Amino acid sequence: MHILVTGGSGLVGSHIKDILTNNEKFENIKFTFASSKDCDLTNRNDVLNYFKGKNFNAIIHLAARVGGLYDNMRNNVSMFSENIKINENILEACNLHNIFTGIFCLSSCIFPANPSKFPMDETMIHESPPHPSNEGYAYAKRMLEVQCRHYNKTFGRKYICVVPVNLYGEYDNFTFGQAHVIPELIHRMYNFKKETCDNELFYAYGTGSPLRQFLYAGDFAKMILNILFNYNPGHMNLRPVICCNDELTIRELVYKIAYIMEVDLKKIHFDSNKSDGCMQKTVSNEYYNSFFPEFSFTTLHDGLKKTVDWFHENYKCARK
Ligand code: NAP
Ligand code: GFB
Repeated sequence: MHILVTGGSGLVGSHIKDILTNNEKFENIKFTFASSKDCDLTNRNDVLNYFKGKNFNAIIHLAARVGGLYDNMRNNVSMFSENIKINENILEACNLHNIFTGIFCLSSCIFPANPSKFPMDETMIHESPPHPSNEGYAYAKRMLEVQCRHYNKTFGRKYICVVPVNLYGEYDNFTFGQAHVIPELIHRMYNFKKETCDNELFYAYGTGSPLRQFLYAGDFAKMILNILFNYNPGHMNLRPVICCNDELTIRELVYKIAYIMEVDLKKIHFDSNKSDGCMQKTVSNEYYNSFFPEFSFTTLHDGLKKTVDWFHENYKCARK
C-alpha cells in the first residue's frame, strides 16, 4: 500500500511522521510526505504530473492555506482561492488515478456562526453562513465536504472528511500575524520574557471571552490513522467525523500558557480593540467516540507544556 500525505511538512503532517517512525504496525506501508517543495497543489498540471507513476492507493490530504483569526480576516481572497484550487486539483487527480480511500481535513471554524444548537454536529456544516472573519477558508472547506460526498456517491469512493477543532502542538506555525492563538501567544510570551523590563504589561488580543476547543495535534494524527485503518463505514454512511476536546475561554487559555511560561499573571491584560472572532464554535465528538470509545486525549496542560518546551528547544528552526 502507498499512501500520499499532502501537507506533510506541516503541524499535523509532522505528528503523523512521528507516529510512523519506528512503528512496526506500519512497516509494510509506504508513506510519501509531500510539501509545496514537491508540488504546488494550486497548479493543476503540476498535480496531474506529480501523481503520474506514483501508484498511490490512498491519501491523507492535509495541505491547505491555513492561518489564525487575524490572518484569515486579512486574506479571505487567497484563503478561498488557494484552498479551492488545492482541493479541486487533489480530488481530480485522486479520481483519475482510481484512489479509492482518503482522509480530507475540514475544520470546526467552517460551521455556522449562529447555529440552531450547541454542541454542533456534523450534520450542521451547511446550516447557515460561517463566521465572516474566515468566509474564504470556510467556504472552500465546505465545498471540500460537498465534493467528497459527490465523489463517494458518483464513483463509489471512500473519501472521509475529518473535522478537527483548533489544533496545536510541536511543529506548529509560530509566525506573528499568521499563527493561531496558542503558537502566537507562546511566541509573544517568549519574547515578552526576553525583552521587557519589570513594569511592562503583556496584552492578549480580544476580550478573552470567546470559547474554544483545542486538540493536541499528536492526538489528531492518531485519530486520522485510526479512521483510515480501522473505521468501517460499511455500517454507517460516510459522515464527516468530528475530533474535539475540552472547551475553555481564551482568558483561561492565556493564563494556562502564562503559568507554564512563568509570566506573572498580574502583567496579563486584554486588548479589546482587537477582534474576538467567533464567540463560540462548540462541536460534539459523539460520532467519533461511537467508533473509538477508548481513545484517550492528551490534557491541555500536558499538550501546552510539550509545545512550550519544543518551542524553547527548537527556537532556531521553528516556523516563526
Ligand atoms: P500547516 O502547519 O499550516 O501546514 C500546511 C501544509 O500544507 C504544509 O505542509 C504546506 O507545505 C502545505 N501547503 C500549503 N500550501 C500548499 C500548496 N500550494 N501546495 C502544496 N502544499 C501546500 O497546516 P496544519 O495546521 O498542519 O493543517 C493541516 C490540515 O488541518 C489543514 O487542512 C487545515 O485546514 C486543517 N486544520 C488545521 C487546524 C489548525 O488549528 N492548525 C484546525 C482545523 C483544521 P509547505 O510547508 O511547503 O508550505
Ligand atoms: O486560533 P485563532 O487565531 O483563530 O484564535 P480562531 C483567535 C482567538 O484567540 C480570538 C484570541 O478570540 C483572539 O482574540 N487571541 C488572544 C489571540 N490573543 C491572541 C493572539 O496573540 N493571537 C491570536 N491569533 N489570537 C480560526 C479560523 O479561528 O480557527 C481559521 O479563523 C482556522 O480558519 C482556526 O480554522 C482553526 O479560532 O478564532
